[in-house]
Amino acid sequence: MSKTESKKTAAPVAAKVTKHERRDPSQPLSGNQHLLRWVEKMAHLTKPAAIHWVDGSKEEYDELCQKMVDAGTFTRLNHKAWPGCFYARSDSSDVARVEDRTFICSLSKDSAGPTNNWEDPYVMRKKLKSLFNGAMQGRTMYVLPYSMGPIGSPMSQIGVQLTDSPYVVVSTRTMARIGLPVFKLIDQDFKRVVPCMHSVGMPLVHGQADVTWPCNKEKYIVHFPETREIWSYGSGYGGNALLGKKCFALRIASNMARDEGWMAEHMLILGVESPDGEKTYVAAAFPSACGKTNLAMLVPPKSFKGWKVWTVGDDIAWIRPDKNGHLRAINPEAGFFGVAPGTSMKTNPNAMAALRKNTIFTNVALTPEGGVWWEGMTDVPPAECTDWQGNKWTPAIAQETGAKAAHPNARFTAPANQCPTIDPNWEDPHGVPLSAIIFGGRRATTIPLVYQAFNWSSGVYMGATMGSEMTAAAAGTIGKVRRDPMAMLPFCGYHMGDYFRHWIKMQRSLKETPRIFHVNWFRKDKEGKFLWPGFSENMRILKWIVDRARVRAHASETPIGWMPRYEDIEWKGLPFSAEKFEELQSFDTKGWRSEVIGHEELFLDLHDHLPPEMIYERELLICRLQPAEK
Ligand code: SAT
Ligand code: MN
Repeated sequence: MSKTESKKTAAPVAAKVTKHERRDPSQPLSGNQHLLRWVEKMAHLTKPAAIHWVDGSKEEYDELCQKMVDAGTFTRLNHKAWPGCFYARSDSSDVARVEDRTFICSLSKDSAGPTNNWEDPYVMRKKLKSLFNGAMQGRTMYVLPYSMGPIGSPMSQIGVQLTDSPYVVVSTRTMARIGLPVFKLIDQDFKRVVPCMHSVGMPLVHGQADVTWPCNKEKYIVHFPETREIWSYGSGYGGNALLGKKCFALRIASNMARDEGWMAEHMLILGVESPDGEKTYVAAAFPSACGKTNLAMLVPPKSFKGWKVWTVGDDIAWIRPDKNGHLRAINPEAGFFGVAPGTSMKTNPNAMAALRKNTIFTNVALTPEGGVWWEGMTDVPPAECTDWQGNKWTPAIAQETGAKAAHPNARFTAPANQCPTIDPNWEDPHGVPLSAIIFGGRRATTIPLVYQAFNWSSGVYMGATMGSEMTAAAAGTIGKVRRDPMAMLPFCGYHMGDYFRHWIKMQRSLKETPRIFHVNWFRKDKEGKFLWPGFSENMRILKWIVDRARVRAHASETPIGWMPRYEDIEWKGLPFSAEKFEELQSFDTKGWRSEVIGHEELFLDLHDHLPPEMIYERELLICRLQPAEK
């Protein structure tokens, strides 16, 4: 602390750092007075043993990784098989986002809306002040500047995270652009900065020994939308601790986007390239566990000769109208924070290639050869490994006890530019032009494989009412449909009704709207078997979507939207009968009537903020579902 205090009067001149020069990390790397004063104030509050200004260099990354290896947080993987890769095992209580501990502390409760946890900002600030008081004792406070989006892009935004977690620093180096170029933007362009406070909430007092994954049972993930601030306490896990991701790029950014006329969405972005080189970009929103990363990295079937799918992003899209009234999208992230279990050479060879080097694995299993493994990675499991909790795991033990080698939410943190299908334009500062938006969920019944909304407002209704069946992993009734509007339920940083209003309003700034579609890869037959093979074969549906967006494919009108006929889909290379396709696409009035009744819950909750278009779209849909007159 005394170090910081003595700097109070020192000239805050940014230290010059050349690439390979060793430097004193406590020297500020910015001359921005606001930033310096804030760092000082927060150090005064949290009382760290040292301050480290993050320059973002490879040398610094290597040093921090080595420090974590020495502390037992990281295990270096076998260099030959997994070059530059590390393995971390979290505390068994700190393995996922904590939605019930996530707060939107807007000035009024009404602005947060009924889908968010709200607390009075005055009360919450008082609470945070006491939590953070001395929270970093015995630890280093890292000053971590990051850009969400390519450095210098007009669509990018900047944050500075103060954190006592070196795991967060090295992970953010993969997930965002960090370090000196960001300080330069802050100093030279006076870019607005979102202040992000983060502590794992385990101060080391009186020489107390550290643990390999420090965290606190008490967790708070707090957003102040009006002042654009984030405070996170008690967790070291991804979405709770890498504050640029869900906290900034979705919850805070959705507030910025509403005020500034753009969109912050929980969407992948991909580009479809035809054999003659025509490229069409599509964004798609799916709730978790519906195959977003797999779709973003899709490998077209062999029969689609010359077709390519390019990856721009797998989780978040920032979308803005350009001066010609077309929507353009950037991926604000620089890496993939993907779910490992289920990822394999069969399901997603591009993700497997991306995570082969320079990747941080968290809560997967460790093999005796110094490699990693997770359920679904290979058909044959290793004879033995150490599971995500550090226990011996064998297939026999698994069979007996049901123990998983990897936690179901085990993650890989891999640089996006290592993905073989990364789009050559993925870092275009002006983003890529969007021609279509896809919504999707996991639905065993009722919802067809694919259909297109009649227009923008019916598309907004489609996204607003999308739902997904809960799986065994989540608390609740299996198979019960949970409404997850635009896959933003846990991520919209303000009132969901106002968010729909903003979607409706966006059309007014557009000359051409992207076409909107709904897909459901998960419809089942009467025996409970999936009707659609999915994965690569989704390319067939993607092609129809692209052709529709480019106004050159046929579709038939139905009460819910436009649907392809059997002959409108490219079937070469896949024996798939017209009867089966009819079953997949079948529209059943009774099912749809109860579907619309299922939308009611959402409408009751949000009614006083809903745009009129949502009410009318619902009424129109109900009218179209009336039985034909005899
Ligand atoms: O929120 S995380 O980024 O940790 C992962 C997710 O739930 O998508
Ligand atoms: Mn996500």
